Amino acid sequence: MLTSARRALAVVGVAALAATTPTWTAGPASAATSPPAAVSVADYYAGTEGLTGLPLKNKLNDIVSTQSVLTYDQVWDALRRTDEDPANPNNVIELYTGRSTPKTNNGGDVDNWNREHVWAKSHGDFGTTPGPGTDLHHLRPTDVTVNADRGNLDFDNGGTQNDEAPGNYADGDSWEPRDAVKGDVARMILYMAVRYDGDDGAPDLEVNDQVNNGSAPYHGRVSVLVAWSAQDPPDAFEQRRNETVYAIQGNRNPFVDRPEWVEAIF
Ligand SMILES: [Ca+2]
Ligand SMILES: [Ca+2]
Ligand SMILES: [Ca+2]
Ligand SMILES: [Ca+2]
Repeated sequence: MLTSARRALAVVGVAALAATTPTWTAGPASAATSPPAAVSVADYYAGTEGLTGLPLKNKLNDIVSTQSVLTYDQVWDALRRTDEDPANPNNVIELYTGRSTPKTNNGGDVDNWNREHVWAKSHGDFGTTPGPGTDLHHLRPTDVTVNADRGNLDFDNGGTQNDEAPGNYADGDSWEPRDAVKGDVARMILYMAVRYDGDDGAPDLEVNDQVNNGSAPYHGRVSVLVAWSAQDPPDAFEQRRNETVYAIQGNRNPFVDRPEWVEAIF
């Protein structure tokens, strides 16, 4: 167990992943609830004691940058595990609608689910090549047309309620997710800002307090995201998701494990 967990924590290239049998499948959820047990959460964050602000952010970048990188095609099966409906192992839960939909209902048609990049992939223009475009910590199943409605909008409060996804609002420059996932969205965005600092061939993603960030590698608004994280702390679904992503790609979202670090850094 110790050995396999250490192996899972090694950086694995895409070619190596493709050449070996994946340790994750779309099978029963038992593996999804059994994280690599050899490294405790406390040990995972060794070296962060007493740090705040930029030193903490930089230390967390060091820690979470050790991970396996998936291909975009592998993301489909991974999301079937990470976002499985706890009440129905045949389904996933869509992020914005909250609907439970069959795992096999993925695709590009109306009312299929597809792969939403919560950090809009145009913000930094990283696309869907392995890297930030395939990082499970911010990829979520969403209804196809709701995903299109969100587009590449920054996050902020306000707007008109979405017809298909009650509790979600949008105007010309921002999207407000439903209350139950406001904190989830915040912690996903803040993870991306910590994880990607211009290394590994990816842009340096950062948060700012603006909307209309367009293709710049920024996402806003950070003051709203910090408030959303406090308003909607991690629940069992989000914590289980973090463990499952850890089992698959070998790194954790620090803000799900230690939500107090949101205000310590941002
Ligand atoms: Ca739809
Ligand atoms: Ca707005
Ligand atoms: Ca939540
Ligand atoms: Ca960054």
